Amino acid sequence: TSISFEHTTSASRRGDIPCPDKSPLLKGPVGVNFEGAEKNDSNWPPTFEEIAAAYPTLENGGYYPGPNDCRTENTVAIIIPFRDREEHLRFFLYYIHGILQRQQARYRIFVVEQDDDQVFNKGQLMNTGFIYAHNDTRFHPKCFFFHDVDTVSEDDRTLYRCRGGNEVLHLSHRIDKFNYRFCCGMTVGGVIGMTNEQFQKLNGFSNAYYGWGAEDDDINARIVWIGRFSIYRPPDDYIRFKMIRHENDKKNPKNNERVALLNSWNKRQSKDGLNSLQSTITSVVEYPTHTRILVKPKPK
Ligand code: UDH
Repeated sequence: TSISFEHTTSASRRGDIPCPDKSPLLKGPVGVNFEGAEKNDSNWPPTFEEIAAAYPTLENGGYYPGPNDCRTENTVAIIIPFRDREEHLRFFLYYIHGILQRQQARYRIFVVEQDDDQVFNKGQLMNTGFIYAHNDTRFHPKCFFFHDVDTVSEDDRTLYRCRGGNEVLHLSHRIDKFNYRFCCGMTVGGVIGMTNEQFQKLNGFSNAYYGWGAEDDDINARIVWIGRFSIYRPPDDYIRFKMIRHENDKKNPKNNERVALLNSWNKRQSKDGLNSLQSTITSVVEYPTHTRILVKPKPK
């Protein structure tokens, strides 16, 4: 008897023909609508069950193995720092799965949730999510998007596809909050795409920022001065992101040390990041719509 070890699902789904450079499934404007929630409409955003039902080809953990009829090289891990934003996450998942599937990506959604009541540490969550996603056994993502949960693309032509080489991709440079203008000393916050090689060269995010502010400016400095990368912001008019309005997070107060930390970013960079991460993963749950990684950052 011969035993075949071939993984039939993924093999047949991938197809033999490479996917076209421009997906024929793109629709353009997505019609992002957060309004129901603002009016306390209990049917909106959809529940996790409804989102799973809307995307029946998802595999466990919010993994999409790519389109049936062509083979895609665009392997994407979406990494979302998270705590106490359940409603935002439902909006986010509802839209992002449609966008990425129409872009013919092969992807998985990782929600990295801080599993304690201490001050939020976005950098440690990002680094933990990166390492976990990088070791994924189902697919080996080449491209990593670090993505705020409250920021949603309004057009599926805005491609979640890393630039690679010398260019880091900052996608969310036009958001409704700032009238879709690049402004106000904005650095690389919101949605940023890097290859595995690029992120490792930077030593990831700093782990040192507890609370709100400046961790984005820190990675911006790493991108420019350590990576010597340029930051590519696609110029197309359709690039637009909508942010969900919300109150300040109680457990993410403004970090009073943020300016001092940022001023000394260069001294810490080589020993503060992926190579010094001391967070603990307390559990990993694979939901139909996403993988939830529960993390305790290193206490301050
Ligand atoms: N996040 C959470 N929970 C929190 C805090 C942050 O999930 O309690 C995540 C979430 O993905 C969010 C991202 O981290 O989109 C960035 O959070 P942020 O607070 O830096 O940015 P945001 O634009 O809020 O969401 C701006 C509010 C300004 C607060 C001013 C300080 N008091």
